[in-house]
Amino acid sequence: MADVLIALGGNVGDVRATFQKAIANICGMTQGALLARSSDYSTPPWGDEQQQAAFINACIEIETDLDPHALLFTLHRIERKFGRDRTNERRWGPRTLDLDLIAYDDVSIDKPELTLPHPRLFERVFVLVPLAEIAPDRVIAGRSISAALAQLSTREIERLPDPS
Ligand code: A4P
Ligand code: MG
Repeated sequence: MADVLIALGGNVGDVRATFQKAIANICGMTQGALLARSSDYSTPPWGDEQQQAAFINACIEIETDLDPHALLFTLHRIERKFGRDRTNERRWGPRTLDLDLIAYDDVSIDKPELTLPHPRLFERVFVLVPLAEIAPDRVIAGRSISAALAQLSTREIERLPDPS
């Protein structure tokens, strides 16, 4: 069984409801066990100059037997199921659901279609904040999540109350 960290993001539609259903799908379609789920966070849009809505972000930790490529393929299927249409979007622009593989055990892969650990992890405060909630001591590429987060400003990132 591999221990896997997955980041969720989105800013179109009822993103929190999408996350709930997507997480159930991730566990079902990967025969994975959910080990941890962060809170949802409201985060300012990053990386795209054109105006767009705030994002919701979260992270989960699962255990699965799927290999990394099969897992990413499954995540892409789930993105499509929840309305993601890569052919009609711009990089870093609005989307219903983005599922990024952050880490898969300590596996390293360096291919365009799959890079592990996620190459832009340490620039993404919107990933590090939810990750630090569930795996602060996890060391990825030689850095602990909590130490990496301490280097960044978390201004404007807001933890959302758990849905009742
Ligand atoms: N790919 C390679 N490695 C991986 C991996 N470890 N996990 C390939 C997932 N995908 C990986 O991904 C583009 C290609 O990367 C895929 O074909 C896959 O095979 P994508 O998810 O379609 O592209 P993207 O999301 O537009 O770009 P990228 O670079 O992954 O950036 P982000 O960070 O996911 O950007 N602002 C806030 N506040 N919150 C957000 O969630 N998200 C984005 C999207 C921009 N701004 C944001 C947020
Ligand atoms: Mg992405």
